[in-house]
Amino acid sequence: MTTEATAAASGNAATDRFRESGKLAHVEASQERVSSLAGKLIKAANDIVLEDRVTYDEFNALKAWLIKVGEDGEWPLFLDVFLEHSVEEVATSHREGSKGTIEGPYYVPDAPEHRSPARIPMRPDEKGIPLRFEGQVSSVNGTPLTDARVELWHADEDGFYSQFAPDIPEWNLRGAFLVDDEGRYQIDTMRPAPYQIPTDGACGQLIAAAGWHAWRPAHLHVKVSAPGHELLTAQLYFPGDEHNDDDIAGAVKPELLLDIEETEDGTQRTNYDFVLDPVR
Ligand code: MBD
Ligand code: FE
Repeated sequence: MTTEATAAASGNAATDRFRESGKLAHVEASQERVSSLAGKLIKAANDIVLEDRVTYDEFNALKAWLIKVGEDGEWPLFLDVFLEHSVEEVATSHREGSKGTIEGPYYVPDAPEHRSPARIPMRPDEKGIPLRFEGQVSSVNGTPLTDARVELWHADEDGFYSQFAPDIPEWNLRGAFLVDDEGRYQIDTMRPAPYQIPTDGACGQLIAAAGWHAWRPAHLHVKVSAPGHELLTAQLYFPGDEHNDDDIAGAVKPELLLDIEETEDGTQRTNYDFVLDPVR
């Protein structure tokens, strides 16, 4: 039996993942900071009500929608799509190495480790164009980082992520890859498809009501790490994708576009080098 992929199922899986992620372990905020940020947010909302003369019907529609975001487990999706890009910009503005971008709601830590060169775990009949993804990891001073790790996760040809959609093996298209003694990685995978955020949940309802589209360009997610260096979280995009210029999540940067080489056997290759900032 196959189960339908639903917004609420993937949303609730993302919500559970977030709760278990440990990201809240060191959260501390002073009373001054909470008062300032919450005060500004509330003032901004009140300013909109007054400027745009928001009605009771609109106020009630907002309440119902906010309740549904929670019921569908879509707070991680909503916040990662509409706000994380600005948070990431602030967090990484000091960096000299590779550009990063948002993590999104579908990362799972502790993926099985493989030594490069390797093939990412995939189904025997995994659909798509085979893609060899390779490159080198170095520090900003040019030294190759021979103890780096490249974590890779991405959607399948149908736009679904393992552990968030039904009937996909647990670690499908997810893995952690140890670089070789020159800091190089080589991973064989399948090119992912453009991704449409779930249309049947609260986020989809907002997007439809506003007449927006729900697409993200096809992307590879990575986390690149090495001892003594800042963790790089990024996504890489494919040239020519029609959504590179209007990503619903606002997470595309020109530095994150891959250069794709077609080989004679119909497979594709791409080289992307990562430069990590040392921890200062
Ligand atoms: C994704 O695959 C994604 O990367 C983001 C940021 C939001 C929703 C789905
Ligand atoms: Fe994604």
